[in-house]
Amino acid sequence: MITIKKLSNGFEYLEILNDSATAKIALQGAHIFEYKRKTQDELFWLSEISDFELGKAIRGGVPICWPSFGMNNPELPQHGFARTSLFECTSCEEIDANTTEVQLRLTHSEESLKLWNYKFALVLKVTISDKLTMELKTTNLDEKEFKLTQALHSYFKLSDISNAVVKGLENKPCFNALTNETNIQNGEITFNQEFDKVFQKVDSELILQDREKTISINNEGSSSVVVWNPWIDKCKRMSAMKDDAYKEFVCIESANAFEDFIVLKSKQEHTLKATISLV
Ligand code: TA6
Repeated sequence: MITIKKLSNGFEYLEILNDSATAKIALQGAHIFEYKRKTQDELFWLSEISDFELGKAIRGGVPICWPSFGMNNPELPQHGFARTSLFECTSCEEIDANTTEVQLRLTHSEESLKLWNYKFALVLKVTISDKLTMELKTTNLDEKEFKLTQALHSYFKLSDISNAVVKGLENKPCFNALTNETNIQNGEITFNQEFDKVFQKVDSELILQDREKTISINNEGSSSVVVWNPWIDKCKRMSAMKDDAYKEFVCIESANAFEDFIVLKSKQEHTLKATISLV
């Protein structure tokens, strides 16, 4: 079943229910803010004090950072403008009792052209089943080429940050955004302080191990991954986040960031795909 819901302030989202899972996707930002397999807990963390308001990005779930990751393009707002733009739902299909496919689309507008002077189509295809698949396709509809950086900025819900282990990034080159140094990741990742690194040359499955669950992340069309936790001090400074919220999540972002940027010539397209499952 697919239902369009509207909050009293006009904020709209899709609610998807099938025999395998449930999901909620806001039209603003094509932002998945809930995904839950029938017998399991929420996959994504969602801030209990997040805004659901047009013009403000939801804190949690999977914000889409596009057409710029972070400040990769300093002329654009942090993480671009897609996460606060209104997408249109162009298709909703119940493929079978266990699988629902939804597509949301954003194209250039007078407003976007003022920020970023390119014509484009950005489509997020979400497949909700016993796993979650997100395919973010960018098409260059302009005559001139453009450069793109992006991320599916997934906030994974944890029992506690002290239980989290990220596997699959060992020996990968990484840029530490806190020290501006590039080095090689030594071993699996655990967390006991602020962490903000962009890994490159990532070509295989990632595993997030929590106390009672194991999450598998497979990325295609991407060779960079961002891992982030704000820890105590930054968490206090973050918008729409309670002071101790850093304990409840880690972000593992499927990306095309920094040197893994994409250049699209006129009519070319690129798809960043992430498949997330509980194993
Ligand atoms: O992807 C990591 C990061 O760029 C961090 O540096 C951190 O600030 C985070 O994203 C959240 O950014 P936001 O703009 O959503 O507050």
